[in-house]
Amino acid sequence: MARVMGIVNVTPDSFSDGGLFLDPERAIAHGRELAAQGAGILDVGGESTRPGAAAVSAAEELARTGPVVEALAGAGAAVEVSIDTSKLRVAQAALDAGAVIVNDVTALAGDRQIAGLCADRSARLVLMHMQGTPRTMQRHPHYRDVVDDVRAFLEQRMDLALREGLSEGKIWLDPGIGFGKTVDHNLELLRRLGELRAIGRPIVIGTSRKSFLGKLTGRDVDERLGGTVASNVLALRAGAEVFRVHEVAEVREALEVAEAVLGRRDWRRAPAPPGAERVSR
Ligand code: HH2
Repeated sequence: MARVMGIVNVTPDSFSDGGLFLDPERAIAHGRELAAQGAGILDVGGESTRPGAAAVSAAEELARTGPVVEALAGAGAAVEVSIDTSKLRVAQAALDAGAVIVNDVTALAGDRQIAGLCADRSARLVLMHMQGTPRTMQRHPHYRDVVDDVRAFLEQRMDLALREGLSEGKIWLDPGIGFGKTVDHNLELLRRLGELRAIGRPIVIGTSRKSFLGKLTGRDVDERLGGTVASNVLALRAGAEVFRVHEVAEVREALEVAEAVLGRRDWRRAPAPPGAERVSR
């Protein structure tokens, strides 16, 4: 069953919503809204990874994400909270506050102890592929075969996580759309996602509003919903299970329809959406 991961960026400089939710109260309200729209997971991040983004200290990242994770993961929360970080201290504080997933876009290159931390806390860990660093990654992305290379990288980082004591069942994998990739690399990865699913772990996919969609459609960053929906639906068909997006309601709806068409969901069992008419036309 597809799971939607709603993006809560507590940053001044994220590529599409930088500055909108830097105020913790706004970020918390936004997270609650995404949960109401059907996000099963909220991914809270305090450092932008857009190409060329400036690095942020652990103290600053903690100050940004701490109150937001605490509020969204607190008692009675109906969603799971994920912390988008590669810093051990930030991950630790988020798990203390009730987060259950660490989303590490450096796949343990930032700090391999994150794997041991996840093991100790029974938390899940997302290992994402990136070529280079956010500062350099879009300069000259180069692969022998992008899918084979990403697969080999993810298998190797998964081995490292296992050696650090994390059990395989706690690991999710992500090809890192837009992280050191040309448009063609992104398209090839989306087309051949099944080869990554064959590793045997759930695949997380993040295409939301990314620049390759702009290059394909000529649309600005806040006009990429159509491209976001299309790429997520096709990623679902190709084997992705977790969809990291800004626009939860629209992607959730598209995935529900796509799952029914693909015969992966019995639509009769689904709850009627708010305001749905009983008579079908
Ligand atoms: N993409 C971004 C950030 N974190 N994590 C995973 N697992 N997969 C992704 O594709 C991914 C990610 C970049 O998107 P966004 O958070 O919207 O922007 P920024 O990094 O500028 O805050």
